[in-house]
Amino acid sequence: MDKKTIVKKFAVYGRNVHPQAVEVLLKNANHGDLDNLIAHICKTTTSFVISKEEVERAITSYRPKKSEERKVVKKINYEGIDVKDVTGKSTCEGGIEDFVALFNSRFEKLSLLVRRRIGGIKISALSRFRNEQVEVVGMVKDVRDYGNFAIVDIEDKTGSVSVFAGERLRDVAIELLGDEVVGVVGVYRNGRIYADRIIFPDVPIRERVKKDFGIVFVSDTHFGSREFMEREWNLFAKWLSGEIGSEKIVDLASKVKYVVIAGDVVDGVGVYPGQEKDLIVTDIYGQYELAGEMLSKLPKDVKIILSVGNHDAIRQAEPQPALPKEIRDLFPKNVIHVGNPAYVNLDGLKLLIYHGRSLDDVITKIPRLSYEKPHEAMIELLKRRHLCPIYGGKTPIAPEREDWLVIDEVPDIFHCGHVHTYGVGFYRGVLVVNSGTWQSQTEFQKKMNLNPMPCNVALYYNGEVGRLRFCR
Ligand code: D5M
Ligand code: FE
Ligand code: ZN
Repeated sequence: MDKKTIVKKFAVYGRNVHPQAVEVLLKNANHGDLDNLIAHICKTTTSFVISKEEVERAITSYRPKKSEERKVVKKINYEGIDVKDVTGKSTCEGGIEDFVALFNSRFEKLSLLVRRRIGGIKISALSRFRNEQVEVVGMVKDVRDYGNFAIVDIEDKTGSVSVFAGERLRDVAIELLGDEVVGVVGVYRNGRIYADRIIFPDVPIRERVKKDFGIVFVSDTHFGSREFMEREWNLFAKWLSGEIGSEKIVDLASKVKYVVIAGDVVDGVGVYPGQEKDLIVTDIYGQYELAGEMLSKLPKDVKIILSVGNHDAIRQAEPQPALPKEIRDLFPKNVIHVGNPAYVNLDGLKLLIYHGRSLDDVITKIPRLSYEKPHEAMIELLKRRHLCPIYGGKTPIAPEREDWLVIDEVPDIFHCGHVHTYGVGFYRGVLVVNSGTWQSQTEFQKKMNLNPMPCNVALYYNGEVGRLRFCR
């Protein structure tokens, strides 16, 4: 194993390691057992950059495990399933130019979408107008609420302008999230636009897409957590295998061709303070082995599309690539690994998977939204054609040169998880699904007043969607 690989292995745990510490590892460790040793080091240390001394201490306290315990399964390629995600295409180095490029890309993509709905002139050209109707497209920079009206500042590459949203538009204006791109139609007077309409990029109205195969939506399995509901998961696996349920339900199970998992596959290690006591498997590889085992209980002829979330062993900043090879190898052959977000084409049905971290920010910002109806927050993302319209909230974003979080293509199905609550709906013909979780309430969530809705499954078939519940 070389130095770079070792550094990468630490990165899987979200940790950095000092070059001298890497030297010590290379000199003193049994190379066949390095993975387990690295897991041990990450478990027993807390510093941001792991030092040489910490590695030396960890080596002394380490008791080797038998490495043959780990099942390694070779992955095969699935032809016929197109996936679009950031895996292998990340450009970001984190420089200031990268952020400028990211915002330019966001503005370009979103303003093109708005311009499909209205024309629009450059903001710098507004001064030529007086008491006349104008249309502009700009990125929202600031929103000020004055009770019965609001003022919104918008900006394009040529300048910025204040938009007056009177009584009728005030409620729309105060739901603007910042850094989204909208169109404004109104009268330009005294250096301001008095708005008649605020136009979102939105999705066009369309028919629901009907396909005569089933898709099951699952999220936030949190394998490795003490609160993972294994008994209920086993019932789910039995239903999907045709072993339990009424005739009608068993018949539906036989139609299922795909299972889609929207991230937080495992509970992870060191994700929040005091997490150790909530874990039944404290080693990250062990957690993914368990994940592989749990997914092996599902029928082998069903393809499992597996995305990642903020508890998974991959970089936190979005867009997230698919899991690294050494982890992918722990899954059964019918698992197709994708990043977050990912567009996946399932026999002509366009699916957009996004873990949904930005939903926390959106639900906090817009008071009429709630965790009880997560699909309503997802609809706000579709309307804005962006998966994370609030920059600088709780969702870390990687400065890729292209903004991968713009919803470039309108999906037939939009699937999220993360908030641990279940909700489905249709928006302009798009099926919007949040599939909840398989983790019951943790102590931490209890303290945060989060009430999960575990063990629900959304089932798509022929343009319709239903809910199956595997717990009382
Ligand atoms: O997130 C599950 C849910 O819990 C999601 O709605 C976010 C919320 N959550 C998680 N951590 C926190 C903190 N620290 N404060 C407030 N809310 C939180 P998951 O990604 O499964 O942890
Ligand atoms: Fe989660
Ligand atoms: Zn999450």
